[in-house]
Amino acid sequence: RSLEHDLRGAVAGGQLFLLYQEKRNVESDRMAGVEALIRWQHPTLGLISPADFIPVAEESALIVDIGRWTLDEACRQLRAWADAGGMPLPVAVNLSPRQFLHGDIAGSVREALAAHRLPGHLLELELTESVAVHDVDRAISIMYQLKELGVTLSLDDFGTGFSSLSYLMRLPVDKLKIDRSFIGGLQDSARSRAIVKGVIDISRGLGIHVIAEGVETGAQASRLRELGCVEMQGYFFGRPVPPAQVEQYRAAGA
Ligand code: G
Ligand code: G
Ligand code: MN
Ligand code: NA
Repeated sequence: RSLEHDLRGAVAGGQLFLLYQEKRNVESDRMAGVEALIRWQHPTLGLISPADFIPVAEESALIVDIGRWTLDEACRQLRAWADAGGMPLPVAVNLSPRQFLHGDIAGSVREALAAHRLPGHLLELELTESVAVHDVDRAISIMYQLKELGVTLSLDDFGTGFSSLSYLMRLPVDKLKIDRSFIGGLQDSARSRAIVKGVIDISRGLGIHVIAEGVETGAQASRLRELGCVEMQGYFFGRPVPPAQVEQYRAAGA
């Protein structure tokens, strides 16, 4: 039996679940939102990382079902948080390229929002520039359809692609996430610092929000703060956790 075969049963079998990792605004010292990260509890193999099963899902078109499940589950959780009172935090969902390009993604997002009676601004979608590699005009047109729903569009893993800047020039994104490979070098590498500073300055010039991902130490956080970055995500602020733990953090004043 293959992973692909097992994955087919995972959605219906309730084996998928979402963890949430906080995004921190270091200026207000508050949680700015969370990113939903999928996990698969396989009945015999145990916990499987999305790094291992998302590529399999992408090859087999299963990504469409999984993606729809993820969107719906994140929106369901968002609704539950909103109903529990307090300021609802935006939830970010990762869209893989095939999910983004397949069928009517804006329609699926609209349905998920409507099913859970949510305003679009509470949902953030994380895309990578690879959605635009084959047909940039088509990607832009889909992005505008999504923006009409009021959702926030983020460019994930920024800086790791082949032509990040040219895509940044054209894609209507609201936010970019500086890839963690640049953050790791902040302390020791003048080149990493220069690149991170450049990206922060460029986004500011473009009026695009910027967040640093993979922040693992206080020293990295301080350095980013000096460079003008106020939103951060990474193990230093919190690991991906189950929803109940997000509620505990918030109750504790985060
Ligand atoms: O959570 P973790 O670091 O293990 O994620 C590994 C990879 O899987 C990352 O590239 C992340 O973007 C991706 N990923 C996590 N959750 C989802 C999801 O719900 N959908 C898609 N398409 N990718 C996801
Ligand atoms: O591709 P994307 O940026 O969506 O991937 C998010 C992945 O990064 C998740 O699998 C998450 O578990 C992982 N992650 C989150 N914070 C950190 C961190 O501080 N360090 C490392 N190495 N990985 C992280
Ligand atoms: Mn992401
Ligand atoms: Na990323």
